[in-house]
Amino acid sequence: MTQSISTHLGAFVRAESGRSPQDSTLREFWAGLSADVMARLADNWDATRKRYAEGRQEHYLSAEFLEGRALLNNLTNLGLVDEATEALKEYNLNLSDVLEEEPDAALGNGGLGRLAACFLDSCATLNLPVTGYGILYRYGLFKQTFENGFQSEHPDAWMEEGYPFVIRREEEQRQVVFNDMVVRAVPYDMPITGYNTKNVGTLRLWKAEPLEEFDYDAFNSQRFTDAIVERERVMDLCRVLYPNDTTFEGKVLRVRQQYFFTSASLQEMIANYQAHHGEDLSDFAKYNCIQLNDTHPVLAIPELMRLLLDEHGMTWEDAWEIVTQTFAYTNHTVLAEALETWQVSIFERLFPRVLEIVYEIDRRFRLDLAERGCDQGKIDYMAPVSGGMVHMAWLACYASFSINGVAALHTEIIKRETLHDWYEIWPERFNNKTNGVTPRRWLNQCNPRLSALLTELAGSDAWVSDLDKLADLEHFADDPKVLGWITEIKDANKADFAKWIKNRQGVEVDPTSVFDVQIKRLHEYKRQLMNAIYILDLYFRIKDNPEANWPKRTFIFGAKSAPGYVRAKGIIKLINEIARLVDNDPVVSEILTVVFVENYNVSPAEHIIPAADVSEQISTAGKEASGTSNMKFMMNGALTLGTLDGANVEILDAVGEDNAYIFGLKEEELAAYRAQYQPRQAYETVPGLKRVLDAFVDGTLDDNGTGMFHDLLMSLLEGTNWGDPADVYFVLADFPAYRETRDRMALDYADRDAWARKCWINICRSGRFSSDRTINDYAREVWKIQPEKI
Ligand code: 7GP
Repeated sequence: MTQSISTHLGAFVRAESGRSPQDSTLREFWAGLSADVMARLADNWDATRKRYAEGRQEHYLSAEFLEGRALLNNLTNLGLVDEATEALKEYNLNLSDVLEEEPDAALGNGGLGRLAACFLDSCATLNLPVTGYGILYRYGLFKQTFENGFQSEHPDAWMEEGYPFVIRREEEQRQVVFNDMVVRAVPYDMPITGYNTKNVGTLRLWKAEPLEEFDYDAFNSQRFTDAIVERERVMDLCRVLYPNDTTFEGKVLRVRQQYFFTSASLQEMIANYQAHHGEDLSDFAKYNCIQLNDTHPVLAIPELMRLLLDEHGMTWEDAWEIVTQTFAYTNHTVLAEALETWQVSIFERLFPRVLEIVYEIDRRFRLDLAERGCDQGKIDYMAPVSGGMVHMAWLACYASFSINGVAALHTEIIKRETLHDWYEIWPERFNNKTNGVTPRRWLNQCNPRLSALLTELAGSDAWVSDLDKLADLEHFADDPKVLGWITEIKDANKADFAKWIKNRQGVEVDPTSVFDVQIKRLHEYKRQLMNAIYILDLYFRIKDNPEANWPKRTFIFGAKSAPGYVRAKGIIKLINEIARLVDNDPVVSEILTVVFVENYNVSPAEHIIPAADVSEQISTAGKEASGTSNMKFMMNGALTLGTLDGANVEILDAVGEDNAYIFGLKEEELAAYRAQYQPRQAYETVPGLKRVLDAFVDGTLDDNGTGMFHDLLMSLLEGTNWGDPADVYFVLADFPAYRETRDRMALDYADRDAWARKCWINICRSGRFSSDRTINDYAREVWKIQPEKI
């Protein structure tokens, strides 16, 4: 189909709305335009799928894919943005208004899920034979509202009104067998377009459905509820994405979800292998590699064993050989509470045969380690099954040929601590793959002004799929004209943000103020609390001395808390109360504004990041595995205010100390610091700190009688009776350095040329944080796959 969009748009919209375009809604225009896009990529998509099925492939198994919106991404990749804009003009419509109609596909919690989405984008752009496999959740990550400053959660029925970017493939369904139910796994495929290529990759999302629609006899005999009970039990399987980030919910349903999508995916891989390479599965690992995105898909290990042993008659040794050449495992966090362990009894109940296999893996593991001379204590600690629990990370480490962390520092920490015992025995399995983000969505698409400048200065848009090319533009850092443009672009983006947030939440922000942003899941280790303490301290300092020359600042937050994470919810309420305090003060509100963006998600991030001046990356050193928003900010010319944690270390390495603001305790200093650390002493002696912390509980701020703010204060000053020390995350310890650095940063902003120069250097040196670089490293070093251009 080569005709222009305007030729067909009316017909596609009519098909969606059943009426004339003049009478159709914006939403129907979105659906019609999306249908047109799907029609355009259908043939290439099909050709790509067929091509990839023939050769060696990589399968990316992930419980989460945080895709966000698809239409603009696809229009951009297909080079159709201008045509779509023109076509809509004929109906007096704006493309951006139509785009805002699209729901976010929020099938992920945060970093891990968004990384998976960036990876698929890069694989498509690089023509790599990679397919993503996950779950078609009916409800994505909950919708967040603030009720009197408290987070409240609501279901996100993202595809209830129809979603044009997934295609149901009835004919490719599988069956997944549990002890207590048999379900159909029906694949829904989402096309993943790449930039400047015809290849179209696939994200395959499995949906659970009952074998029978419903019990017809029961229905006929008026037992209406009975007729649908079984059906609903099956549908429960895919109903919700678990709203936890790093921690997990120990629920049978979660294990069921994990087994469901891994089993269906493996059955498909085996069927595809046999269709192309014959019945004998000996060469399975030659044609297939599976990346496990954290431990959520680790059940694929015993499940592949089961399929090879029970369904395909292999011996244990042959099957194990294949398994251990197939799997690679990525670890995304060092937080102990995120290392999944499941009660043996859950496996017993859901899939006893898989449990039997896990026990056999465990038995052989113990023999293997004994032969290596390990003592019993170590064997018991490392064994896949111990204390009545199955340890998913241990299982992953034992069966995988590759184990990686997601930033250099993180990989060192898992080698030294989290997975140290495995590293000692199998050092060759360990490798680092520093995360990256796709420059298509996170620069080219979300920041059209900056992208146009880059393309103009570079003489082409080749940087969009080869971000290292931006390095060639660094010399413009000495061109005052270019520095002026950079400032103009940032200011225009900030004005756009101001309009967007006014429209969305009714908040007024001043685009001439410094935009200082922290957007990420709410977690104590990420230290949004330290950010809040700074703002409250600044509030008091301004009250003390209103006449001083205070730079104007806008503090922007976006964060969801896990629904059951009470302390994180307390921090949200605290920030909202500080926002209110500031806003109600006639003097301070002239200088400061605090905005908490409600329902933070991928598409709000696309509005926020291009407008940011300061990127808050302030986690306790050693706790943030990598971070990826730090990379998005850098690419868009925001300067990092950060600790030496995760990928911040590598950002600093790329830009140098003059172009980033780094503060705080280093990871290697924390243990010694802890030995003598007395948070109460910081509270008493650090100027201003007592005043701020007292304000949590003295009536300055109101937690509506919940005791939340008192709990926050106690978390900083007093240890818990379950053994946590006071101020686990060193908030008060790092506060003085944070305050000094952040104050200095705000003053530096006044010299807009010097600031723009730093921004430019950040942009030009962001090449290594493109997910294309990350994916090329995985493809070459782990997956051993080659581009397959159609
Ligand atoms: C996150 C890490 O917290 C973040 O530092 C990293 O950039 C991101 O993964 C991608 O690697 N972890 C999660 O989102 C998560 O849920 C629990 O981890 C398994």
